[in-house]
Amino acid sequence: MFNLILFGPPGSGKGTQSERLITKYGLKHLSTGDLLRSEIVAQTPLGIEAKKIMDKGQLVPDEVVIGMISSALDNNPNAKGFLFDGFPRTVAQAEALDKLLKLKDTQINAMISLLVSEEELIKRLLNRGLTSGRSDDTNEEVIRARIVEYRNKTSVVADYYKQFDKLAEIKGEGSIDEIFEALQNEIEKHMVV
Ligand code: B4P
Repeated sequence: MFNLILFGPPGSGKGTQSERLITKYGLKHLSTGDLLRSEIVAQTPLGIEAKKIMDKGQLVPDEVVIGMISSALDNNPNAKGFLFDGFPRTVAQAEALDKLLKLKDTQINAMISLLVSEEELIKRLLNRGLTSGRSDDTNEEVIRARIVEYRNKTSVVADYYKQFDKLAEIKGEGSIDEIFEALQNEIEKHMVV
């Protein structure tokens, strides 16, 4: 199996690049943001609670997202690998993911982090907010709160993988094609041929 984490602040291009990477490498895409938004659309109790938190730009509690990822792993027993997008976002989530993968006799092969300036993140998210219908993209204050959550709780997750020599950083600014190319070059260094 090949298991990859695509990492970066909100608006760094994780969702955009994940779409291309899953097609190229045949990985199963697991985006906690997408899973939470499906719960919101279905108006489940989990979705209703999650929306309140997401609309403030805060992180949903660890146990909720860990539970969603655990079920998604169980529901895809034949996957040849997973692309984790937007997860893990805290060290507790990273530790839980390690345990879940270990139970399946597998592990994370690499984390690739997309580096993008704050000014560019805000520009991209406000721009997406014009068409996405996402309430967390339309208000600059909420976008800034998401970036602060990233700085305070999520950026340390990169150090967690760095200690195991699994972290690679690439520039997340430039055209979508250029970034996709850089991602492929990095992934292929980590893939066993
Ligand atoms: P996510 O759904 O993960 O969303 P995101 O971080 O905002 O977006 P992403 O980074 O994927 O967007 P992309 O750059 O592709 O999270 C939403 C919320 O859910 C969180 O705030 C949190 O509340 C909750 N949540 C999710 N996972 C959680 C977890 N594990 N724990 C706790 N809470 C969790 O796209 C941005 C825009 O940039 C797009 O419009 C795109 O077209 C554009 N773009 C992309 N690449 C570009 C480029 N190279 N140049 C110009 N524009 C580009």
